[in-house]
Amino acid sequence: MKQSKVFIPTLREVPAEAEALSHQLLLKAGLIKQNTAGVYSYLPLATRVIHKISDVIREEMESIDAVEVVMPVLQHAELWQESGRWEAYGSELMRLRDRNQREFALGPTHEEVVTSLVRDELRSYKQLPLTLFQIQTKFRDEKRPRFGLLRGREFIMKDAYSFHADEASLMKTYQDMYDAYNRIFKRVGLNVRPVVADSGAIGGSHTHEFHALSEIGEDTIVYSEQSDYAANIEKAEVVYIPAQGDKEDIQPLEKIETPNVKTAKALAEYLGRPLDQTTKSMVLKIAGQFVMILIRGHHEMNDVKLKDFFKTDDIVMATDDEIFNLLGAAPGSLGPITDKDIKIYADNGVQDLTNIPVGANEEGYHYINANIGRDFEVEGYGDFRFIIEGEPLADGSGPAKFAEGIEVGQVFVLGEKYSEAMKATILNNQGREQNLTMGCYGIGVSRTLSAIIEQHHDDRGIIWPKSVAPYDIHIITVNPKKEAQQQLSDSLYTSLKKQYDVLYDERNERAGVKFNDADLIGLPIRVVIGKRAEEGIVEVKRRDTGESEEVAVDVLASYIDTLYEQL
Ligand code: 9G3
Repeated sequence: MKQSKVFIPTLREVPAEAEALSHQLLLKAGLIKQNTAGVYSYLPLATRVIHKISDVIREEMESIDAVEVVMPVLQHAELWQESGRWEAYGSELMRLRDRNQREFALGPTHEEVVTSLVRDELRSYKQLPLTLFQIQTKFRDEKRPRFGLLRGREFIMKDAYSFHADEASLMKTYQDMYDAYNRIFKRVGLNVRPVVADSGAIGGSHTHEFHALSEIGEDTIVYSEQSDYAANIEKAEVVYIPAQGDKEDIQPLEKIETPNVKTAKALAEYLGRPLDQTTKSMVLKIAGQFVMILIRGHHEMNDVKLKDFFKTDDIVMATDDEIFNLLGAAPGSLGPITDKDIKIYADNGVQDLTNIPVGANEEGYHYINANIGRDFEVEGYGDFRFIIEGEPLADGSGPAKFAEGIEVGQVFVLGEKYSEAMKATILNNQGREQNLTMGCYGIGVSRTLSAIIEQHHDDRGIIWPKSVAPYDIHIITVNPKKEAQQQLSDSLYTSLKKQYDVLYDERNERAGVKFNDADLIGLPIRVVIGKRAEEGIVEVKRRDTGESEEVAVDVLASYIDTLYEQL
């Protein structure tokens, strides 16, 4: 393609709003244009990359018998009311009304749609297993869209759904998808780690996430250097090791004045006591019940672990008003010593503490020397906190290591969650009616594009892996006004484009501009036609290593074939 015809609005300056490097490069190299917050146009180069990533996904999906469909983006509210999710999802679900005022959602995912699609068609176990996938635009009204395509409000996802008569069949497809994901990410040049993403439910994990390692990643991955253990930090189990050594003698409970002491840190300083010898009290509403959670002052509460422990997603922080009405004090003076009707749960680490300073549930007052069993009861202990780097890992393989990751894929065992809610049943091999068993599997296609840039760039621009590069070869004419250069360029373009995708920069721009743009755009191989055109000599340059070689045009094609294989 002649570059003067392709729409590639490269920029000289880095746009101020772009914090992530991939976001900067997407804008500078003219791959995307923002339409509004979190909503982008994919320009020609990005469009070609999206197609190449999608084609790799299609090949690998077909290799495991997944078949492609296109489901509606417009999803009527009744479907989501059937699954019970219409109320569950708040403002993140983009909603609209049609001309008759009927309510719809713009699809953030397609469990409801795909289950309603198959429940009318699948009647017998003989038709199973069935795996459908699509590659399509999704809508999620992110509160803080940022980092370009990494967190958009409209994005491209491959989402697949599998249907089974039993768990064994589901686990086979789950494994096939897991393996296909590893092949896909390898083929598109992404260094990805599969990560356990649920609490390792009995019988192995039923959710894995695939993370592209990158410091811009919003997820923290906890991993082992001695085993293949890797978990999202939300799920990384904390091994409770009871504190060794002798404990302090139990002291009598005492109420003291603590003016303006509102945090564990301030309390520790006020009392001259180490932060890890204090506790924080949080009041949560768990499935409508108020509960107080105690954790040690130097730990952070992990709400995903609370959801696992209390087996509900319905967990929110109590509001200040609710807290005041319940305990008669505001956050900052809260503690477990109360005659009010509230259950106290504590992180495992709290068991190690004696003579604990705690809020007195009275503005400006704390107790010191509170002791479990004497001054307050703990209903139950659990793992309610985030693991800290260096702490021992649950698999005993060594200390926890942290890395940042961009979640580019996830595979889920859904079980009967949607088929139950939406009455998607089949006759099993005993002629009995039963719910379908389901799995679902996603890849963030537009997010993968950004992650590839995060992992493949230098200070001059993008370095596309050849498998997804928008074009294979960049032909640059240094000075199109020179007859020899013009002619040689045209003939090389005509011959090379028979075998490769070629971007031909024949623009009337200064050479420096062309070379800067070529570095930004980052095609794998560059052929420069310059002064030595009369001698039939051109320069071939690799974008990844920067190595270049002067090559005679009569051996150019075979030189490029060999070079391309080596990339
Ligand atoms: C919503 C909104 C946002 C959501 C969801 C629903 C995430 C939602 C989870 C999934 C699970 C899998 C199939 C492909 C792979 C991921 N964000 N999820 O269900 F209404 Cl607003 O999407 N779905």
